[in-house]
This record gives sequence, structure tokens and C-alpha cells, in this order.
Amino acid sequence: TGNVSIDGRLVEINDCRNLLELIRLAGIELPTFCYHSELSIYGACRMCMVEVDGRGLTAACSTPPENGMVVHTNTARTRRLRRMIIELLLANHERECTSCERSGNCRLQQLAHQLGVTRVRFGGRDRRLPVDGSSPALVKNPNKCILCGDCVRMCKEIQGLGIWDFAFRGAKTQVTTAFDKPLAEVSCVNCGQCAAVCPTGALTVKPDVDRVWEAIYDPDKVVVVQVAPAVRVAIGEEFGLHPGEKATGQMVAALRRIGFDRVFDTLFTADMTTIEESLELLGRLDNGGRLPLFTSCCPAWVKYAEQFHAGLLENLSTCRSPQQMFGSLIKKHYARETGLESGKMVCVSVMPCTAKKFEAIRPEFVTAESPDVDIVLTTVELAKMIKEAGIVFNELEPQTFDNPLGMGSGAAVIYGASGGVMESVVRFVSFHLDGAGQGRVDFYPARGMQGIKEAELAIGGQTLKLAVVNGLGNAEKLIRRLEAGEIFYHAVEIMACPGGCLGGGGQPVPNDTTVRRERMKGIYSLDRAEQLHRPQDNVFVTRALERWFGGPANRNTHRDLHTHYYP
Ligand code: HC1
Ligand code: SF4
Repeated sequence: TGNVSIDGRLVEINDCRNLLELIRLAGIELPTFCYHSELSIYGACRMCMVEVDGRGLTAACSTPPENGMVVHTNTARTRRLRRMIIELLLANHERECTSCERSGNCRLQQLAHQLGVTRVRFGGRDRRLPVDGSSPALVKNPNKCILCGDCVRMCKEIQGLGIWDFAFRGAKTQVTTAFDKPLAEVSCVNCGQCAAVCPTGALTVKPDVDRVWEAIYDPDKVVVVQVAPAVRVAIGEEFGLHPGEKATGQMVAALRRIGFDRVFDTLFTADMTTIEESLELLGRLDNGGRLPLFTSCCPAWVKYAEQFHAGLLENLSTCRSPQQMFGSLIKKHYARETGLESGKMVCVSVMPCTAKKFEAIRPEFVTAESPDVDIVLTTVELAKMIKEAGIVFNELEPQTFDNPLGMGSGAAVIYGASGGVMESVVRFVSFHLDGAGQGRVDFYPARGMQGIKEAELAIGGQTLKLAVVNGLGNAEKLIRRLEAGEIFYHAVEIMACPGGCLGGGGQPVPNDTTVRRERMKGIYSLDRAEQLHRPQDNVFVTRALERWFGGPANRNTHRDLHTHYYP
């Protein structure tokens, strides 16, 4: 407690952990590259240097506020220092800014502009390091790295993986993989959280926009698109809307303007997933199958389990993710029913996720060299297409998805938030076990941003123990306790990204805790606004299951909607 004087104004310390937080709370946007409230403090970039009376220049991020401190954020010295840092970073940075993926939202570019750096007095880089484009999800360009270490800490501290680390010394220091191996050859799970915190174009999402334009311009192709739940509460951020503000209608209109032939909704197959997965859980409860049942719609979690917990693979739900169920439906059943040749169909999906690019090319989802989902775009990539086409997003008349594959319940919308899959399953099974009319809808214990949530559900004369996890570091903690026999659950939802898919690596930046919270609110308000709240009430889905598979959870759905895993 106490007060700190910041540029002559007294500010109460409250629970601020460091001077930087306090200064920002006081309304001063002190610039930083390496500070993220959810990561440890690294203090490497030195951009947040302030002058403290009696102490001189001090890094605000690593200084706890003390009562009576007198802080100056904008002195001749701090200004000179910040500009010098930017100039030095720029001198060592590949400056192809106009053609960079991050042009327009690069932090280095923004700060150079904001601090009025208009020339660089020092010589350029003397060597160009190779760009690593081996991964299906991410591209690493070390020539644009400013060594802030954000990716290193994100991968280690939140995801518990440690794919990135500093290597070499002095001027040769780089952030890279173990033994500098191509990203595709290490244990990276493609979650893209490193790219989400990278302030520059050093780690970016693998671009697939051109492939989509090509398909759209090809008169022989029918281009079908599906959109994931979490996209609709985030894409507006690229057009000046608030995080969490619903933009579904404009997004659908924009997709039609771009030229997609059918605009469908991943919510349709999210409902289908809930039905199949709930019946799988009920089956395991009945016949003593493997428990806990783990969800399997997050491809980063699936890859993580395959790499590090092969013993748990039998616990994973065999359901394909909604994205992949969709691809299978389109290429096999929708194509047949509408008389379209599946070879002529191009199935595109728009996801908040970079790992979905990897999921789509997994061999089990490729039939005769043609992937069920041909191209995966991220939310940001779709926004780029909209901008490229000159579409004025905010002025679009809202439109609705095409049917029949454009219909989803509120239980499908909430898939986009951590806890949503579990809540949807609860909505299905509680209705199923407790009988018509008694089913519960809102299941608050599953909601919220916490890394591990636990809940109990008393239904049908038994109590189900449930857990919801986001962040793979948290998943690892829970699995260790499970394996040690310290805890038991019937079902566990695991999503790799903080907050769930709404915090995916393909979402607009900033993609921090504040923004994620707002998107989460947006998701639940969309659920409230839906007419249907339970997957089993979505008659488009139950009818499709009847028509195409002879009902849910049978040999036919297992052939087209389920999968298996590889240790
Ligand atoms: Fe997700 Fe899913 S919720 S995995 O987070 O199960 O990406 O949004 O589309 O497939 O529905 C992502 C989101 C998404 C799938 C669904
Ligand atoms: Fe992708 Fe969602 Fe998993 Fe993140 S949590 S990796 S966005 S599926």
C-alpha cells in the first residue's frame, strides 16, 4: 500500500506488482517488447526504463512500487534511451517492412513510429539467416527477431513445452529449436501461442490466403467454407470493433462477397461432436470403458498426448474435431446428396487456430490424396482477404449462414471458450439421464479463464467428476496427479490455448488476458441469444445423423466421424 508519484501525480499502489503496471494504470502507455502480465518478468528489452529519484534509470517492469517513490517516465534521458534501443533493434533487423506479414501491426514498427525514429544511424545486418517454413502452421524468420524472449517464455511457462530457446552467444544470439532443427521435426504442437506474443514478423502464421483466392477464381471449383465458433467474436477487432463484439452477420456477408459458394457453420458439427462424444462417455460409464474420457477436438492437445502420453491415448475421445467432421460430411455426404463431384469441391475452414492447419493434413483425414478440409485460414487471414477485396466490413448488411449445414445451437457456440465442450456434454447427458424437461442448461463451474476448473454433476443417481483445463502446462500438472492416483475424473476437457480457442494462435493481436476475457463474455452472450441451447435440439443435426448414418454412435458414424491416434 501507499503512493507513488508518477510524473508529479500521486498514484495509489493497490495490488500492482511492479512499477510498469502502476504507470500503465495511471494512463501512461510505457512501451515494452518483453512484458506480458501472464509471463515471468524478463527485463530484456529495457524499453520501460524510467527515472526514479535517488535510484536513477530503472526498468519499471522489474521494480516493485514502494511508498514515496518519485518516478519520471518521460525525461530527456529516458527518451534518448528508448530511441537508441529502437535504432539498435532496427539496425539489426531485416527491414522489408512493406512486404512483411506483420506490416501494420508490428510492435517494432509501431514504436519506431510512435517514438519518432525516422532514421537509423548504424550499419545493417551482415548476414541473412535461413527462414524456416517447414511447419504447416508457423514460419520462423530469425532475421526479424529482436530477442525479447516472449516466445521462449510462452512456450515454456504456459505450454510447458520449451520448443524455443536462446542459442549461440553475443551478436550471434538467436532464438531457435533444440539443435536448430526445422520446426516440423521437433515436438511443437502448432498452437501458435509463440506467434501470438511475437511483437514482430519473426514468428508468423503460415499463410494460405493465396490458395483460397486461386480456388475461388477457378470456375470449375465449388468452394465451401465453414467458420469456427471463436472467429465471430474476434474478427471484428481487425475492423475496429471491441473484442467480444459479435460480427457473425457481417462475416457471413463478407464471405459471400469474397466469392465462397456455400457459407456454412462449424457449429453444425460441434453439435454433432457433442452428441457423438456424449454417447461415447455414456457408453464408457455403462460398460466400464477407459476413464477419464479426454476431449480430442484440440489438435495441439492431441499431438501433445501422442508425443508425451501415449499411455493415455485410449482415453481420448475417438470423435474427430468439428472441423474434421465437417470436412468428412462435405466431401462424402453433402457432395453425394447435392450431385457435386467431391473432386470439384474445395473445403475451406476459418479457425482461430494455427494447429488446425496441421490437423487438416493429418493422413487419417486425407482420402485419395485429397484432404477432407483442403485449406485452413486463421481469423486474421480471413480479415486480410476482406481487406484485400476492399470490402467495408462495418457497413455490410448482416446475413445468415446457408443451410442445412449452417445451423448450430448455443451449446456449439460455447465450444469456442474453455469449458464449452464440457458444458455442451453436460447439456446433453443431463437431459439424457434425467429425462425430458429436466435437463440443465447453464453449467457455470465449467466457465471462466482459470487454468484448471473442477466440477461435480449429480445426475441419474450418480455423481460425475469433471475437469476443464486450458494451457498445456496445466494439462501436464493434471495428468501427473491423475497418474499418481491423487485425483479421479470421469471426463476432462483439454484445450491448449489460454481461455480456449478464443485465445487461439490465429486470432487478432493483442491476444492477451484482457482481450480474451471480453471474447469469452461475447461467446456466452451469443449462447444466450440463440434459440436452441442443447445439441440434441438441433434438428438439422439429428436429421443429418439419421439420413447419412442411420442415427448417432454406430458403425457408420465411426467410419466417417471418428478417428484413432498414433503414439
Ligand atoms: Fe475450436 Fe472446435 S472449438 S477446436 O477451439 O471443437 O479452432 O473456435 O472450431 O474443430 O467447433 C478451434 C474454435 C473449433 C473444432 C469447434
Ligand atoms: Fe487450436 Fe483451440 Fe487448441 Fe488453441 S485451444 S490449439 S485454438 S484447437
